[in-house]
Amino acid sequence: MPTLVISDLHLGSRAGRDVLRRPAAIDRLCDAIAGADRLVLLGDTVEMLEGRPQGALADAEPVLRAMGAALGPGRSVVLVPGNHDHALVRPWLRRHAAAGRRLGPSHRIGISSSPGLRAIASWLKPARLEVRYPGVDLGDGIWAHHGHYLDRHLVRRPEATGRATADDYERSIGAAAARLTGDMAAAMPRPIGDAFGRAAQLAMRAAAVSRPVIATLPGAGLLAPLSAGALGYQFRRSGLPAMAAVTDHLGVDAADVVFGHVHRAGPRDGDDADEWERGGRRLWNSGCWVYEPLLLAGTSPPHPYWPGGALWIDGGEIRSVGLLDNVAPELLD
Ligand SMILES: [Mn+2]
Repeated sequence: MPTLVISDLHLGSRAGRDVLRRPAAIDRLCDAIAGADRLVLLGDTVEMLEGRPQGALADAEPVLRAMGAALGPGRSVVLVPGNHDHALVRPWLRRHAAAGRRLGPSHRIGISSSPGLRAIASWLKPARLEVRYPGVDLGDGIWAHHGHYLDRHLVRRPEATGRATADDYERSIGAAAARLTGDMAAAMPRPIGDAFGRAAQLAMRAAAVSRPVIATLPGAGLLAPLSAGALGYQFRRSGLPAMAAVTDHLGVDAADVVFGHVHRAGPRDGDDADEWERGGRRLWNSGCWVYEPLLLAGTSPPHPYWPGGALWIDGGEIRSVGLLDNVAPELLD
């Protein structure tokens, strides 16, 4: 049963960085989906943290309808919410906690538990929707989670040494910057992450999304050239160990562990496969579907932050691919 895993679509993002609202991108994704029996949407599918959750859901509707049609009847979508679409599972989480129950590594969430989930399920028809949180067992020893639990280790370092349960991780949500760029900046070297956050904030405030304007922002010029080396270094130094730590703390027994959230796809050609193996398990990241000009302007794919990252899983084998690597950048920016 071939499974396609994608994450960090951020559908409805105000700055329009969500490439799946562009025809070239959704067409490529639908081509890939047609060859999958199961599609996993591993978090931050809808951008609900920018203060317009209903507008973001409305923006997501045509994209989700296209995905459901490409999958067709008898196939399934597994939705695993992350931090930007956490609102979808919040009513369920509140009831679960109020009943005095603890959160484990994976629960099946009722589709009728929130209006957002009900809407998403109807748009994805004729495909079947299953919702899991905080992670999902994909079979063949593969466990997947959006990756917002990483922030506890990446942002709030002093606490990273102690044991943490899923409920502890839930209490930490919101510690990291709430903006879309906060997820990416969390796994960047501090000075670059800070410059990136500041430039992104200015770009947002000015609604400046065009390349010439972005090039004039303080700190923007240094980001794209640095990204390949410096970002990779920090990801190896803290991102990968954090992925291993979350898995350990939750007591997940899996040979392969899949995350999204930090928008950094891999392992890709050129990555050291040994570094993506921690404690006897292989780590993976599904990448993102966001075009971030601060990182990507002037670069070209293959690039670990290029939108269109995905993981193909078939017979227990996992493969990292870039589904938009052959799309002209001007169709994505
Ligand atoms: Mn996220």
